[in-house]
Amino acid sequence: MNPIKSRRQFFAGAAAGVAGLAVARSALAGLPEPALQTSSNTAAPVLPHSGRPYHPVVTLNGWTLPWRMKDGVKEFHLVAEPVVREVSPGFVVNMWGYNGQSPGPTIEVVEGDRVRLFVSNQLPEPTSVHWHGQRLPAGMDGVAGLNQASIPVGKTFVYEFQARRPGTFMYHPHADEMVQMAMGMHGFWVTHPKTSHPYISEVQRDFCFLLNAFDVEPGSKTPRVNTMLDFNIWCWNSRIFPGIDSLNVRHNDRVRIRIGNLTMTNHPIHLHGHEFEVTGTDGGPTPPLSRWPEVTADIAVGQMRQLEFQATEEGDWAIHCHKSHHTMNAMGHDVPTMIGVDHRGLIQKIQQLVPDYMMMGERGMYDMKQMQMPLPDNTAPMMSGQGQFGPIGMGGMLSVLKVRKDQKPGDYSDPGPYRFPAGTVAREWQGSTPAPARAPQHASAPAAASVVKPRGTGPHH
Ligand SMILES: [Cu+2]
Repeated sequence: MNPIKSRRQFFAGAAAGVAGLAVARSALAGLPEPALQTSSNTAAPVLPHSGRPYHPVVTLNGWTLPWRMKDGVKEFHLVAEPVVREVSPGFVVNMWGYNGQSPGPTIEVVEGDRVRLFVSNQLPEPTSVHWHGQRLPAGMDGVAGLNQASIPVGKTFVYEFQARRPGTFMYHPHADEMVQMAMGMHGFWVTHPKTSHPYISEVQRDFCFLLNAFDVEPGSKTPRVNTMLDFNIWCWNSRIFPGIDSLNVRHNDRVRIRIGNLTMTNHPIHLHGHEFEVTGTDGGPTPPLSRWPEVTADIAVGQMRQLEFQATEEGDWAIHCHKSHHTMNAMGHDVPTMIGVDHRGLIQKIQQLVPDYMMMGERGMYDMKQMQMPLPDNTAPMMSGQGQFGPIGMGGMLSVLKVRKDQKPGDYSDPGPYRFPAGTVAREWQGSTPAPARAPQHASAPAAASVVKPRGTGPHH
């Protein structure tokens, strides 16, 4: 091997591993150079280089947009453009997004900051950006036609306002939004408090992600944009399990998870092993006396929620949407239910006529995750996560909270599978299994015969 070439490759790899960012040359003099993200991995948190300090968030399978300080104003540059997003390993989708990815980068500022956002439109149609949840001058609210002219193709608009209240926000277009949101245009925004706030606790881990969904025909690469409800790719930050990174925390950390919903339906997000409280909504932090413990929070369309808890339980804990269809990928909804149907021999007969024919398993869907089903190229596997005990029968909106004693403060890297202490895992029972007691049945009077139908009254069917 050419040593110079391998050395160059080494440095290229090292740079990508450390920063994960490539800064594109800007032809637009006077604007901050737009940062571009080429990876769909979770980027390390970005500590502020200027302005007031804060504890940064970590965006699941995402990143935070760098800014520059100019005359006391934080300047950001978003580029609306077509992107190719890896939704799970080996499965890519043509989307529209910002700065190389869908969702766009997370914007982090501090309460009271003056913020200037340049938005360049490299889409094939006009767009705009609405700063969802912010208090700002009406002319900065981003509804094309109502608050501003839409941003023409090839043009750059500038938005400027003060981040007036701390909290969890989103951004997305308000111009042809059915198409642009269906194509993946949205991003997260976090405004940190400028001083200690009675309703905002200090946390050791602060995660954020958006709930989004796509309708991608198996074997194709571009979402159908007219779908209203029947989506088949249920994502967190345009990723599906097993492509969603785990949430890695240190034992006893206080953890905040910020979630925003930009799909067409609500998502009950369920955390295993811990109770949390909703410490913030779209409208800001909730007063502590208004909070109650729960393990599932329903997040309606357009809402944001902050879930907070103390990670007191070591282990690997699922966190997922509790709508079971949202933890499946690329399911055909027209598959007949075959549970309880004995079709032994039938498949072979059909396969003589239709060689690729497959049927839903008659003992549930479990068979299917072990079958090596031939799928069209570039299709999301229906369920393909692998756990230390075997296949995980879920996909879509699922991740794992990993709580470890030896996770270092500030270290967000994946500690690998949990090492269960001996004797703490559910196991096969080795003793005898007596038949369960049953209620006695009357031998001479079978249940069906004891039903007396009323005669001569009511309508006849
Ligand atoms: Cu859901």
